[in-house]
Amino acid sequence: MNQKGRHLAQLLDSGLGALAAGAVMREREQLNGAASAFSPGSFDDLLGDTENRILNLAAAVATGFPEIFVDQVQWSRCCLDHRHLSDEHLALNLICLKEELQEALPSEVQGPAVEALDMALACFTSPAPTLPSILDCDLDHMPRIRQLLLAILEARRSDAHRIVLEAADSGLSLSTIQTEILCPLQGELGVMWQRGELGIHEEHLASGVVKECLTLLRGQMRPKLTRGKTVLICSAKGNLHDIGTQILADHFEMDGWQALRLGANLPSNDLAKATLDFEADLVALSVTMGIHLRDSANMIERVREFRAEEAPPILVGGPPFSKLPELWRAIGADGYALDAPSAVRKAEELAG
Ligand code: B12
Repeated sequence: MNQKGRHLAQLLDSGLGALAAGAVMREREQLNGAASAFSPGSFDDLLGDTENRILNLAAAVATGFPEIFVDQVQWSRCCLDHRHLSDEHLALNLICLKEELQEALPSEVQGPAVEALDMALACFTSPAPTLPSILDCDLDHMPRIRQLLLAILEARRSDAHRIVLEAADSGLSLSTIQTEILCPLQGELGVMWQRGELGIHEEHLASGVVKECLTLLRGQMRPKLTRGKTVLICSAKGNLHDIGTQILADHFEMDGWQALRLGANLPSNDLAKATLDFEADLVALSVTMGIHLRDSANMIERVREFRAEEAPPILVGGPPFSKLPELWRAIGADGYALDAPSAVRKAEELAG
């Protein structure tokens, strides 16, 4: 990550609470004390949302990719749009945040943060992005995706298990079921949640059944002969999403790797130590959201410090990289792959 951007991100971190409170006070003054429509719950919600926005801004300036911040603002606009709420309070929040940063941060360092805010504000001249349902797409296995989604949403666990096992019996490969049925299905759960159509409890229930399906499918796995290579797979510090790592581990195992899953939200020191303890040939690090990027960069740096020239190559992946294909370089990784099948191919290149 570039030094100037990193320094600015640190300033945003250290002033997080005060900067957010300052922006929110400005916003309240402009609204004459009325609650913001964006966070109708309470002052605390608005403060929390503003802090989260600053953390995304910090990720954007540290990596040098303002698109990360813009993407997050567009995500918020989309959420508002689906709830039939205006985004004008969100725009006001950004304007107030910009004023607060311009006043609170040294003028010689604030540039990239102000530019990212301006880029995000420029989006408000266009309608909020639409959030297409995967069910409207022309995917290969659409009938099965629909059938499975319905079973899962209706909490018919056994039916969901049966549908997945039948797909395997019909000759679909494990990789196809995982990446072309279960992954889009998880994406659709995200779309429904983002639109406000699915509660968190329903998403938890559904993701739990998807995990069960993945476990059942493991019973059908026919791994290649062992390669004698070990990959450590984990989700970045702060990242609680780990279904992708399960799919990744299965793909590596099918390709003859020993795949060790170290779980979600892994601290940097533990990852560094694990590379030594397990004599890892490769690390595969999963990053789901922009706010996980700085911790991911720290994890990579820590492994390199700890292992010096013996550090294994580090492969990264997850949604932020697929939108910005050069982003992996900014956090110091050795490579990036879009999905589990291409991860295995890239691993061969890096550590085969
Ligand atoms: C299930 C889920 C959760 C669960 C996760 C449970 C679990 N055990 O994993 C829980 C409830 C914990 C959760 C929490 C949150 N979530 Co969530 N979640 C999801 C959901 C619906 C599915 C995730 C999933 O399983 N995807 C399927 C996997 C297989 O996909 P994947 O991880 O992308 O992996 C594939 C590739 O990216 C790639 N890949 C992934 N990792 C790696 C690594 C390497 C090395 C390589 C090469 C490739 C690779 O290969 C994989 C398979 O081919 C997504 C929607 C979506 N579109 O994914 C939202 C989603 C990711 N969540 C979202 C949000 C906002 C959150 C929360 C902030 C919500 C909140 N307010 O609390 C928190 C953040 C928690 C945190 N600190 O991480 C947003 C993120 C939007 C954004 N850009 O900011 C999404 C996109 C939903 C949405 N549409 O708005 N979530």
